[in-house]
Amino acid sequence: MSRHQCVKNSHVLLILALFAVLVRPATAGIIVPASYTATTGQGWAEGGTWNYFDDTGVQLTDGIYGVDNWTANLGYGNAQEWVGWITVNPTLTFAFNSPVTVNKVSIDFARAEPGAGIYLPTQVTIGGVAFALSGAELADQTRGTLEFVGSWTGNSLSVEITTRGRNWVFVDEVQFSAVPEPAHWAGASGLGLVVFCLHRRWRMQRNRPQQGSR
Ligand SMILES: [Ca+2]
Ligand SMILES: [Ca+2]
Repeated sequence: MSRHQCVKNSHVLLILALFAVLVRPATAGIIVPASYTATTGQGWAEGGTWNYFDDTGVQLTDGIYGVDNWTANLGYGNAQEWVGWITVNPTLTFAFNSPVTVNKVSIDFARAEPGAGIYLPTQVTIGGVAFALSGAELADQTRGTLEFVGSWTGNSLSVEITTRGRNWVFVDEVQFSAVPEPAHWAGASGLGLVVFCLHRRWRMQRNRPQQGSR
């Protein structure tokens, strides 16, 4: 590549790289499922204080979270934000509008062991890939998001949750992240070439014979 071509290409790529960075939306990488099906939440019938149903049919993907005190009434009733199971190992199957590649599944759980008997699961199986949990990933009496990293491609993705013995498992949100967008990598490689060309330009200037010295 000639010096002229290098400088010219570096200018074009610098503009493309900056554009790629600027046009990336704040939510890039997050994939919202079109719909999902889930094992029906449980409650009174299984000895719960309240019913821990999916009250709206979209509670697991609505962006609304419970708080550390799982019993809290945030305006819609005690523990309304949670979906809970105790006598079944629930399966959640998420559907996407088109084939996607998911590389991270984030599941928000509650842990409240004494009295309430809400434990983290022993295992989460995502698209056939099993993740074992110790049960101590979250501090007791808190809620928090656990991240499961892998690579799953398709129109749908299943999440199977195995309860810890005969104890409740509580989930309020499931989120999916995609691999970085191609524009991101194009931008990164463009910036790399810009750096290469600028370094080459600096080296050529440094090696140029000096004039006027006596
Ligand atoms: Ca939610
Ligand atoms: Ca609920």
